[in-house]
Amino acid sequence: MKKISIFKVVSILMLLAGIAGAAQDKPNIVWIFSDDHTRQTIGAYGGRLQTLNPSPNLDRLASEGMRFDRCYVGNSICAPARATLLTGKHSHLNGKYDNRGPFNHDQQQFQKILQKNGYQTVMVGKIHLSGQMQGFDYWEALPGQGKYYDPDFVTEEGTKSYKGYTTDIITDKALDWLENKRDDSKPFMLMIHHKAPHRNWQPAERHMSKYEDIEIPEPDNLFDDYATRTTAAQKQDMNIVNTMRMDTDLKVTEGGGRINFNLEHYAARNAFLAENKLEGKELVKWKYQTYLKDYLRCTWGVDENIGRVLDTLEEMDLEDNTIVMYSSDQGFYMGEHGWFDKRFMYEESFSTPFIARWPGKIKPGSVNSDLVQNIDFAETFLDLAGAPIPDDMQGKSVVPLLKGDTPKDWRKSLYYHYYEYPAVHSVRRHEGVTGKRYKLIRFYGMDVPGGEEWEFYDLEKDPSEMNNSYNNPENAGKISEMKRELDRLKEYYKVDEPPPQKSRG
Ligand code: SGN
Ligand code: CA
Repeated sequence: MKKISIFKVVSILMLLAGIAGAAQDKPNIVWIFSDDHTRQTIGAYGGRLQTLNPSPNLDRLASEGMRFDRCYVGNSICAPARATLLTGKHSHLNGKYDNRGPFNHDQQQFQKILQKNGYQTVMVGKIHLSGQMQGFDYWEALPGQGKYYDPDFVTEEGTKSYKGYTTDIITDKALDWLENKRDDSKPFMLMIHHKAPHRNWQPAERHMSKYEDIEIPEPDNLFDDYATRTTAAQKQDMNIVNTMRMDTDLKVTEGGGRINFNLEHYAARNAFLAENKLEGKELVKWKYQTYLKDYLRCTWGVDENIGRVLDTLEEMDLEDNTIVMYSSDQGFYMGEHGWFDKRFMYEESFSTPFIARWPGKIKPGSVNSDLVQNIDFAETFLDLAGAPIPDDMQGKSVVPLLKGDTPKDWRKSLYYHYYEYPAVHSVRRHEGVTGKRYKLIRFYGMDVPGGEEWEFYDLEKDPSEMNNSYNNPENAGKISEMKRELDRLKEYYKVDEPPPQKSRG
């Protein structure tokens, strides 16, 4: 028989005594956000890795809630995505164009508004915006990228150090707040922000040998030759063949470098490589396998900890009145196009997972394919809380979508703009527009006459974006239409001239 928890008993007694009060009227929000967790590695999204069963708890969340299949970011990189999450604005309006510049914490952010409207607001984990957070009743943030093991946390009282694996510690802190520190007369917004599975993909000790004897399926375009593509795609520095490091990324001792992991766990790799002198494609295949296994071990840790959160909500009888949402700051390449990292407007990194469960409100196992973007999250939180939504936020609440009721005038296209160049991974600046079927990308500041290079894709015919058909005369009409749409979106979103490339760094 199922055990009845002390929380359940207390909440039943409170209900009987009529003191559960206002907290029950408004939903609690649990927002779980990871770093670089891409849809290709989530079972619920299907794809070539599904047979590995890589994410049972996220799959459970999706089967009890809604999976968004067309959720995208506005600028596929960490700190800007987080600034957009908090402000509901694209980078050019919240001022956080790339990972380097400062974030103005004094600006309007959704959590400040939630707080004024009676919500307790909490954020634990990676936020990647240096400085003191505002609008949170309680927060503890990893400094910068944070560490996988024995992390430090920045708090209002200064920096504190902890022993253990970061994904576990972030969850421990969130659950400790939920169980012991919350004021249960108020609804809450609890943000649980994982560092994993960010580069360099270091798993918990207990997951070090998961997937050891398994062959991970390769993407068809692992050996992409970029034949039809612009120089931007050809000349990036984020490929497995050259950019991925044997030492810090693949944890092979040879080559030295910044080694901050336990080498004992990686001894077999060293021994294997010493015995087998891999070269060319064989070496790339080995790197691919090793990279994916370490990444999937990290996401397994995230998934396991999501399970802890779901169990605790059930245990505390909070499940029914809590919407649980999962997303990531952006997607990532798992060897598609021969790459890792993100930044480009191609589907793998432009898209981001988004799954939401809200018992009684969201139909279990539902799938939404409307165009949704990370500018929508802040307004969604405010809408859920019944709080006012400021006019200058740029997204749209997805609450009607969650209820299976997409407005007739829902957007038909999305705007994208990536700015961090020159920088690590050498991805050129670009902007673009996508509809459900066609995508147009403009790389600018390029070393070609006129400084621009364009790409055009038909996602229905070419979902892996291997065939840039910008120069195909058959597409001329569609391309002019997309260019007009790009101009319209730039006006609608009040896009400024981008900051000069050279003054940033
Ligand atoms: C680090 C990583 C890069 C990554 C950036 C930004 N290198 O510099 O590969 O693109 O962070 O990532 S590492 O070897 O130091 O891990 S982001 O998620 O913060 O945008
Ligand atoms: Ca990231």
